[in-house]
Amino acid sequence: MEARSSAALVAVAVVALLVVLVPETSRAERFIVGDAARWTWGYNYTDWVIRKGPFFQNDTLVFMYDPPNATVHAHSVYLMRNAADYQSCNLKAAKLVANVMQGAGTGFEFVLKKRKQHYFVCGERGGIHCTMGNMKFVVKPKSSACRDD
Ligand SMILES: [Cu+2]
Repeated sequence: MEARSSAALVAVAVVALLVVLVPETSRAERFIVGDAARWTWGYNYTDWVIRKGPFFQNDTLVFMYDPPNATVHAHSVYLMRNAADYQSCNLKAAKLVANVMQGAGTGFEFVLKKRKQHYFVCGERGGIHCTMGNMKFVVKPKSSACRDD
């Protein structure tokens, strides 16, 4: 009897907790970078960001690209340290976040945890995918408290 009532109490507490937590977490959104084009040479990701934005803290970006093979370019995901490196596609100080294999299957997920500028680029061919292939975009997520949907 004692055990049963405390189990019931726990169940009530869990439900109450879910009611509080779920609306909060379900507000974060998930975006396939480039939508049907995915993460590829020549797509305009800056336009994509303008169409899809604004982005909020804890939204997820999913980078989807095939692993290297005979017919497909290899791609990757790097974060540039600053705007100057981003503009010039200078990868010297860039941080690798997803290698050429990690875009396979369901893709590579990047959660926008920080409210800072994220300078995403493809790092393949010494930056040529960034300079010539347009594989670059900037996202600065807004505070999740600002989401008004
Ligand atoms: Cu690439």
